[in-house]
Amino acid sequence: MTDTSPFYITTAIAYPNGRPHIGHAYELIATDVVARFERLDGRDVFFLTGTDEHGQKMQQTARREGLTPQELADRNAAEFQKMVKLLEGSNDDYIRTTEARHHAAVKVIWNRMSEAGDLYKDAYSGWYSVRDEAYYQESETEVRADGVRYGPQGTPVEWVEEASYFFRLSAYQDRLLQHYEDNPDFIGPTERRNEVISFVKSGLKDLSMSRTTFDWGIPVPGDPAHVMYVWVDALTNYITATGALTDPDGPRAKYWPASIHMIGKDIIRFHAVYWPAFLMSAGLPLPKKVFAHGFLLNKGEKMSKSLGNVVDPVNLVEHFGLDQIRYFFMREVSFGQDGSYSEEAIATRINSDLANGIGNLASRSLSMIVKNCDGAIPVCGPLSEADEAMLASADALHASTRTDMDALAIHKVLASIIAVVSEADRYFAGQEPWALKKTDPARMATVLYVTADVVRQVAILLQPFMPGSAAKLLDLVAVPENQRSFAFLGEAGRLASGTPLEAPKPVFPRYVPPEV
Ligand code: ME8
Repeated sequence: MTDTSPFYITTAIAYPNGRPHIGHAYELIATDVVARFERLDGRDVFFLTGTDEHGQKMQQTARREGLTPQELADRNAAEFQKMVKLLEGSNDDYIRTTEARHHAAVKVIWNRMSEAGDLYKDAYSGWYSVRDEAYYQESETEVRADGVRYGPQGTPVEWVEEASYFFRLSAYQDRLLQHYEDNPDFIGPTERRNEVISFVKSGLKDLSMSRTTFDWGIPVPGDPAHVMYVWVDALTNYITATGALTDPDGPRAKYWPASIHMIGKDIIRFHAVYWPAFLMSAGLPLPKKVFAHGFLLNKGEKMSKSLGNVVDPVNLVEHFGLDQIRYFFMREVSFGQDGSYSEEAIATRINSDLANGIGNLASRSLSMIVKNCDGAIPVCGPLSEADEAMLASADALHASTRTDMDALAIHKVLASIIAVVSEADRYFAGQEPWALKKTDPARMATVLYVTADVVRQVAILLQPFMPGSAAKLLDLVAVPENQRSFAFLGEAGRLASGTPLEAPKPVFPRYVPPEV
């Protein structure tokens, strides 16, 4: 039975203190792939992305650039929106935390935590990283040779002392640990789950929830000298967009709780410790899963402005092509682990998997059909053992990719699709349809039919990864628009003999490096 229940997936909302970089693009692509996969598999999907526009980092950057924080947010949010469009993100909404709807939702959640007795006023003194917008224990920091004190993510920390509201995080330690135990899939991958559990077991201190030394944030209800700590505001974006707090009878309220929060590994603590504690306090259901992907490294090195290797996703897409980039990152990186990329690695994938792999299989088999089968999908005769085995491998992909996608092993989904393409290459070469043309044309027709149906199924499954190219492949085998969802995988959607085909146009050109 097809599962048609609501499926809500989010990306982290990026700080628009600069232009989007490849890490942002990677997260958007991965989340978009999952959203598209679930939609094609019948789920009622809501996919959200956006920008995290408040906080000290935004205020400081704006000051340095001679802008107001709102002007900086407007300028860069437009860049993020452009990136999402360029990457063909299929998000259903884009949230900016400076929007009125978000202010309204944040006030509701704050008041609920306050009514639960979990907020109290005191004074904070301790270390703060503006780059991470995070408080750290002294034991998590170190003074390096340059005399500067750094936090655990390698960003400088500064001493902060100010009046602040606190959240009774310490009171949630046991409930959080119980939740992790009762819901083993709540945090993924396993390394991150273990990291969170040991952090929580080591003891939780109450969390400073408001700042009084700057004003770029959402004012605390009834105490406007305080602005909320940016993470309180930021995390709430996920629920704002559903309207569950402000419009509980509205059309999107059904999407809360989220199915998956997709984030990077550096922000797991906020999502798997603070956020569930806030929700427990506010009496709201918890997201079903928080999954942390790894970091992208440029030729094995961390990207940083000082190393000058911060790659602009726009350039990468313009150089290699959008679907090629989407494919590369999803195929090359074990999802959940760090991944390295280089122009050479991208070129190799494009040529081996796309041009020589799926592209070549489609063009060889379909051009033979157009030439030798009256330009139409041929009649499929009785199936040999080899034909049956080939179709069985293609038909098995729906279930196996479903299982891998449930585990967010996105790279495995692609690996098994490509394995079927390789199998089809061997099948095609072994059956020698070009030799059958003279000796047994009916048998040739069957081999071509089977191969074309493998192309069809592979193309249906590639849609989440390469929407444009997969659509072109499906056009080549003349699959009607309304037969491209996963419901038509396997026998249900077999190609109809007699459907006219046009001579195949190349979908995946070889990558040839520009002359230098
Ligand atoms: O953390 N590789 O925003 P952000 C892969 N506003 N992913 C990367 C990356 C890299 N090199 N660099 C960053 C924030 N990311 C907060 C989130 S959510 C309520 C608030 C990922 O702009 C990073 O892990 O610093 C995060 O998931 C996302 O990009 C946005 O990072």
